[in-house]
Amino acid sequence: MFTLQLPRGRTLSLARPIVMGILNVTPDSFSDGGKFNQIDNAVKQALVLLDEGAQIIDIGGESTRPGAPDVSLQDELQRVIPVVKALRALSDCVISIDTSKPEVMAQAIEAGADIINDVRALQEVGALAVLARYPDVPVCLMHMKGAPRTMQVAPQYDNLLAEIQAFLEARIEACVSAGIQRQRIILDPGFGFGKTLKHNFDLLGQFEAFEQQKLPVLAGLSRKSMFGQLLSRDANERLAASLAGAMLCAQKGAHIIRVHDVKETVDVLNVLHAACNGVEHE
Ligand code: 9MG
Repeated sequence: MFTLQLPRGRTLSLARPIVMGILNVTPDSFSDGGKFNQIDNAVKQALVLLDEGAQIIDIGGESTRPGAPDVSLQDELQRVIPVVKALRALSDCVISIDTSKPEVMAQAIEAGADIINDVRALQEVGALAVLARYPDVPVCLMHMKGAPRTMQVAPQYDNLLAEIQAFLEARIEACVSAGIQRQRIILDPGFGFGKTLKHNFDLLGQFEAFEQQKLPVLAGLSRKSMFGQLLSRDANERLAASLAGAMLCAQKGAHIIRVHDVKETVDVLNVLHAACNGVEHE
């Protein structure tokens, strides 16, 4: 059973799977792009996600969908930092920041963010050093093969699971060598990041393999193209598939489920919890 230490003496229990609500503040995000790109709207949406049962709000200013253009440091700071500040002024909720840029990490933490979610697993120059300066900030290390712009161009693996595990182990070691304690780390196999349809479903089928590291595991499948490809569904028609994926990952040991559709996912997790642990009232 895991408990994450957070800034200002707070903690986050992972005794049962929890939901991380996605708040994209990019003009181009793949499934909700353009709707929440102003500060007020973004904060309102964060409050809705919290009300629906999200225990973490993941704020991102860089779209990582396949083929997405790079975002400048200045643009990312301008998109993300005012939202972190405004949300922190209204709520003591757990704020995660989805970034790979060390300067965004540092400014977001100073503005009140609690967790760093890095799809590049702290590989950008200076990222390890920033995290080492903030000993009470957990970090999610995600596996990605390649870079967002090109990662879906014929990705290949000799052994999918072994390669993802080896990458994550190497990144854990890099963190520990840089002074980032192991107990601050969350792992994520990175559905959709440099993986074919077959890779993604092989990963989903074997998700329990990530329990082996004895660290919290995050699963992000919400509305992803693996469901679109499998079922021929547009991004706004992937709710049922995303819920099925969330349920499977939770059953197979995921601690944090990163989703757009918080209310529905919380319902699914509550049903799973009741089935596994019983209910308190008749
Ligand atoms: C930012 N982002 C988009 N997809 C993601 C995923 O699957 N995991 C994590 N940790 N972050 C993601």
